[in-house]
Amino acid sequence: MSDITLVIGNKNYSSWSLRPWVLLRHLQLPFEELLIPLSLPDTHARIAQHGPSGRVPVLKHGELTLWESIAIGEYLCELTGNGWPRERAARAHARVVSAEMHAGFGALRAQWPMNARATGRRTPMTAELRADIERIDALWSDCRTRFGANGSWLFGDYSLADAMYAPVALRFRSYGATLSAPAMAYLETLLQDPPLQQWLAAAALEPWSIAYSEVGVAVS
Ligand SMILES: N[C@@H](CCC(=O)N[C@@H](CS)C(=O)NCC(=O)O)C(=O)O
Repeated sequence: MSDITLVIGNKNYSSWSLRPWVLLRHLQLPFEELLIPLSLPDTHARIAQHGPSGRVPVLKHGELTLWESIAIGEYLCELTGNGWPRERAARAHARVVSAEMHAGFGALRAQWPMNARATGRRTPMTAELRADIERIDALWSDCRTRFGANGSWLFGDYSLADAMYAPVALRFRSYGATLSAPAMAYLETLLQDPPLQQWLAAAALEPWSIAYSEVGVAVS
């Protein structure tokens, strides 16, 4: 039994939960998973038993209780000595783009909610959504060009930055983002990632549906 527990929400909908989950898998840290379905009458009370913010993910390690996905990611990198680029400038840039994801892209998050099971959906394109998609395309392409030569991830080897953008890949897949060739290649890397595929397989089996996250019309 592991002394690390990750409290998460639905795998189909909880984008913030996916980030530390996929990072834990890449760092090869054994952990227990506790899934609390979101948007049910007892959700808030159940989450409150584990962390003070009323939100998931929550990471418990011994006496420590951590929340906020990016802080959990930082802790896991520190614990293992892996998960950030070794070179200082690359590491600084990886922190920048991870923080940008954690703090930003509000239009993308609101208009294209993560819905892992959904494919072939379309929503109206807004200026704000287009700007977020274009910014992420530029950011991914820039990281791949400047730092990614030694592998297929943003900074070559897998890092917390890749975990931060994993839910974006699912959104792009669900709603059909138009991307440049370098960004499209990186999107494929994210989507083919074996831990992400395992998350998707589990999401497909979940019985819950959350109406406000079911957006878009199906296209053939
Ligand atoms: N800034 C937080 C955001 C966490 C968050 O919003 N989590 C959502 C699920 S993805 C949540 O717990 N919602 C509570 C609820 O729906 O009751 C983080 O980075 O961890």
